[in-house]
Amino acid sequence: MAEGTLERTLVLIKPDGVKRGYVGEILARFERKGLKIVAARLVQVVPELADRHYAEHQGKPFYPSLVQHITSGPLLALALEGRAAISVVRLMIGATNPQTAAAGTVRGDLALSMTQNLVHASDSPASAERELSLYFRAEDYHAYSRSDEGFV
Ligand code: FUP
Repeated sequence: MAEGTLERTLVLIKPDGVKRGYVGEILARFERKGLKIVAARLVQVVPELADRHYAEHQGKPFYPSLVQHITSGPLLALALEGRAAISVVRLMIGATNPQTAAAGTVRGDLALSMTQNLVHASDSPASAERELSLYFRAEDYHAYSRSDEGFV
């Protein structure tokens, strides 16, 4: 079976996740899966960063509420590394709308609101590269071995 390319992806546990006390719950899912935390930072996003992050959505009707939410408190920015990490994390967070996200996913299990849908994750290698550079510098990354690397 193909083992997949080793990838890094950006995950944000958004302000609703922090304020609801779900940081541990959400992070534990990714840790249990075998994804490695290679960078982490609690960030108060300012409107300028929100505009860069969500540039593709500027001008859409939901854009003001999206920026209002992402800037409403600290979020936890994570760089996660693993085989096929980008697509694996997208599967684990579920559909954008928590009301239709599959059970077993972060959004499907823990959220009901489209705006306050707990998490963001990069959707492609190009997005991951661009988004990781918005939150992390080269020196923010850490290299180490997990004890389960022979299994995952
Ligand atoms: P996702 O990649 O699943 O986070 O979804 P998108 O990039 O399409 O959307 C980014 C964020 O915009 C979502 F997390 C929630 C918000 N959004 C809305 O509020 N309404 C919409 O119709 C689409 C997205």
